[in-house]
Amino acid sequence: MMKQIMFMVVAATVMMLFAVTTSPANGRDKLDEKVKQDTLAGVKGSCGMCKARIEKTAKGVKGVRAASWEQKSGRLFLTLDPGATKTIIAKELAKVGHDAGDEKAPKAAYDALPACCKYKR
Ligand SMILES: [Cu+2]
Repeated sequence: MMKQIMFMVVAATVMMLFAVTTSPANGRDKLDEKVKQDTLAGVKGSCGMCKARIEKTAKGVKGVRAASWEQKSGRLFLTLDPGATKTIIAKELAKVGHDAGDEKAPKAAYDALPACCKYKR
C-alpha cells in the first residue's frame, strides 16, 4: 500500500514537472518580458564574505530577483523587476561598506568591514 502511494506521488510530480517545462507561452512569460538583466560595474570587494554580503544586500532590495557578483571583474549581474534600478542597489551596497559604481562607501561603513574584506580604495 505504502509503495503504491509513493509511486503515485512520484508519478504525479514527474507529470507536473513535465507539464510546467513543456507548456507553451502563457501569462507568466508575459510577465517575464518585463524582467530585465543589468550589470552594475565597479563593485569592490576582496573575498567570499564580500560576495555573500554583496549578493545578500542586492537581493534585499525590492524587485531584485537575482544577483551574482564576480570578484575578478567587480561586476554584479542582476535580474530586476521593473522599478528596481542599479542605482538603488549601489546605494545599499555603499551603506554596508562596498564602493559600487558611482556610490562610495562612507568611511565608517568601510572601516566596519572585517579585515579580510578591506579592498583597496
Ligand atoms: Cu570580504
